[in-house]
Amino acid sequence: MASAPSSSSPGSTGAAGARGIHLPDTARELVKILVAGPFGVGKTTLIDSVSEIRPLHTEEHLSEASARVDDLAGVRDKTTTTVAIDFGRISLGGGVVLYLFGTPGQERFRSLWADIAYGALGALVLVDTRRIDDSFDVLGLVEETGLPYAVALNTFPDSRPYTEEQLRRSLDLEAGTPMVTCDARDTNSSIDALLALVQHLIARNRPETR
Ligand SMILES: Nc1nc2c(ncn2[C@@H]2O[C@H](COP(=O)(O)OP(=O)(O)O)[C@@H](O)[C@H]2O)c(=O)[nH]1
Ligand SMILES: [Mg+2]
Repeated sequence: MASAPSSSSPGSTGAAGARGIHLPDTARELVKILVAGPFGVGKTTLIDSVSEIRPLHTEEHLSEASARVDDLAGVRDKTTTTVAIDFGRISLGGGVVLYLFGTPGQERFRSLWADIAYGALGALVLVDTRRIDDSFDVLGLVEETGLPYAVALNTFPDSRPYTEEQLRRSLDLEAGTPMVTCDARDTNSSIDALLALVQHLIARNRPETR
């Protein structure tokens, strides 16, 4: 399904507002993207906020047993957790269409990772700055898979104001890895985060950078 994005600019989005089913006639580059991150970081929210098709979610109510396994610190209101995938689609300008796969962040779903990551060209890794350590597993998986990625920092009301440098150091990011702030509840903000990733993928695919 997926192919590398062309060097055409993704430009503005076509479709976040108008929920349709059919792929636009202008679609030329179909790109599988992972939206990855720990439990409660905002993967489902981001896919909901941008998808032009009705998003597919597989959610399971948190049982008491899994509540003991899934760390609820900072996410006490949450009553469901993603056990398989979220799926959505967004058409960007320039004929680029992203297929978004929200991937489970919990270590115990690691065995699903290879299947979900198959064919993906990149990952948007969501990070909750209140619990940065929770993102290390996911970042490790993304890096093991060799996927290019961008980091989207989701700020919550009680997030501490770290500097960009502090966050880059904590996450051990390479200089070229994009890091943006994102409110997953906001469509434009979520699209901007995805565009940062797409632009990173395009830049990596330019012949002079190979
Ligand atoms: N303040 C804030 N809240 C968010 C953001 N993203 C998600 N949330 C909230 O965080 C909770 C968990 O989000 P969810 O998408 O279910 O997390 P997931 O487990 O990664 O799919 C929900 O109540 C969201 O409304 C964000 O960027 N900012
Ligand atoms: Mg979810």
